[in-house]
Amino acid sequence: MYRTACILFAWGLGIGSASAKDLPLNMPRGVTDISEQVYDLHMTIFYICCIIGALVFGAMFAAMILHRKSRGHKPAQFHESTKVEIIWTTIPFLILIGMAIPATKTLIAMEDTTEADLTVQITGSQWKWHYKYFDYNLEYFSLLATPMSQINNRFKKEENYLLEVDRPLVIPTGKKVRFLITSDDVIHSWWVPEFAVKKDANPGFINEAWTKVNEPGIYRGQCAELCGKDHGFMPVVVIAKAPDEFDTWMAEQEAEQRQAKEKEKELLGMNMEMDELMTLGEKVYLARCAACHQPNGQGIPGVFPGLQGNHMVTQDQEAHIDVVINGVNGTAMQAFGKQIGLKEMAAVITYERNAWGNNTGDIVQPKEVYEVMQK
Ligand code: HEC
Ligand SMILES: [Cu+2]
Repeated sequence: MYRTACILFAWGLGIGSASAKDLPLNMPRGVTDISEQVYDLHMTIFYICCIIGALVFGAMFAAMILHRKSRGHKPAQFHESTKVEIIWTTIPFLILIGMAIPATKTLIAMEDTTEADLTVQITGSQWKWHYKYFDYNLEYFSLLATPMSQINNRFKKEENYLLEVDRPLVIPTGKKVRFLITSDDVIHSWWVPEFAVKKDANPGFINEAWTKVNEPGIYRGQCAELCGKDHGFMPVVVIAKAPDEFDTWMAEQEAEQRQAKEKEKELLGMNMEMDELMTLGEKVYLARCAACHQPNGQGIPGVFPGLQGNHMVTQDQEAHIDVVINGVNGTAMQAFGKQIGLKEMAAVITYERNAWGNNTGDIVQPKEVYEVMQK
């Protein structure tokens, strides 16, 4: 029924091969050789379906109209015709073979991750992506960048609404990039339509995919596997740069990451003021924790614990620091120790201990976070 509707619809619009690519309902052609192959395969199969539809329905309507009873037609009387049965077994068989050959060729090419120039590990978690370059000393998280004000309709939604991140994945053009895709919690799926790459990110498994982007540009995608409350809030953004620009970018990033590590050490001797910690802490909390524990610290009963008046948050400081650093295994509470810097960690813990009327007066310094981290 669905196929019939598609065919009639396509006929109605008078699709020819030239106009099909302009039709927004059709799948995108993409920007890689593989996506081009996938598109061609899709069109080939689609046209085969159109021809079958035209022949079958043509014969059916011809029989119904030209051979109708009111014209005095007598039905033909033949049963168990071996000839007909052979024909209607052989023809579909040949059609299926004709479809399987190009489909298998494309699938094999998509799965061939050998001889990659570059490998990136992609890890999904609720609700963000983490990228780790194997051939370089660089890894980072990539979070949704669309401001809450647009999500809440307080501001106009911009063009890339829910399709923008703070740190996109950057890859070089003209190079084969292999992706190793996995997850820290539930099943996610890393999807960039224009690369024709869509692979599930399963906890405990590593799936492989690859791409080779021909033109520099910004390519956007989304998590394509329903993964919980903020599934719609973990987009994918990939920037493809010419190889020399990629090298420059990478050198800068590596240097920055090194400096950040050295800065961490300086932090250990630092004593921060309450005001500074609270301001930074609120920012970190809203960006990283509020999705679950809610901006007012009340959580969602039965799902995410409230932190307002929470025993751990108002009493046991070391346990509090520990749970934020190491998370709680097997729950949505992640180990933020590798995601958030020492200063931000000190700030967000201080914030939780003093916001929403918790007012413990406790100030947590980066040094104290570091000490718990070393245990
Ligand atoms: C994806 C959802 C999620 C996010 C984001 C999240 N948490 Fe949690 N958090 C949880 C869950 C679920 C628990 C309860 C774990 C358990 O079962 O013990 C929890 C527990 C906690 C606890 C312990 C509360 C208690 O009574 O045991 C603290 C403290 C906490 N989170 C702080 C934070 C901080 C700080 C952040 C941000 C840096 C954060 N959480 C981000 C889901 C989340
Ligand atoms: Cu997801």
